[in-house]
Amino acid sequence: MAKEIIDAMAMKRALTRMTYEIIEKNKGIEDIALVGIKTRGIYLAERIAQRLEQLEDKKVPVGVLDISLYRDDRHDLTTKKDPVVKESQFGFDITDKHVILVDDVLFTGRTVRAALDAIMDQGRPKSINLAVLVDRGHRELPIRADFVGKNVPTSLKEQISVQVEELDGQDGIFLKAL
Ligand code: 3GP
Ligand code: 5GP
Ligand code: MG
Repeated sequence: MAKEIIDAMAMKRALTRMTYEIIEKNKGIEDIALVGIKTRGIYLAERIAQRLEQLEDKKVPVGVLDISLYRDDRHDLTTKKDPVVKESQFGFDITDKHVILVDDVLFTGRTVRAALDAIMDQGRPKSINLAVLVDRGHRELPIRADFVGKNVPTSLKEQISVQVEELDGQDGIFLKAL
């Protein structure tokens, strides 16, 4: 059974608020580059980039990271397997950029750790910030998000389903019991 916890309008508002927070924190969007993590993080990064461009009238580059968990059971926190970067595609030089890493859900923090390594392999960004649509808790590393759409306390027996129009035909965030 999936319960809708954030509807399409609320999700759009959360992304808009995050966009304003990014502009405010960076005092503009000079030297900002977004990097989306695999499927849904990429769509969210593209939407934030569109909003930034509309508000500040400047192009914002969007890079892509494909990171897989290689866990037998994604919810088994005793597993020793860590996420692995499969592909990184930036198409721009990240050196001296203020990079905003974007993902749909922040959970243990291991994906973000792998993403930080992959970004720093490409050059020396001026800073890296993290934007996530949902923080579901259960961190295993000292990692936190700078921009959060919604904090959703979860149990390990629950799963968050983030739906985006581009892939799923609708926007919305659902909480499911496993
Ligand atoms: P995404 O690629 O759009 O982020 O990891 C593959 C997909 O499975 C992800 O989609 C994510 O939404 C979904 N998913 C649901 N629960 C989990 C989880 O606990 N770990 C991971 N890595 N993905 C999960
Ligand atoms: P972490 O590495 O922080 O444990 O997990 C983060 C990655 O796994 C993100 O890319 C995220 O998409 C995915 N993830 C973890 N838990 C969930 C969840 O409950 N729902 C969804 N949709 N994705 C999750
Ligand atoms: Mg994801």
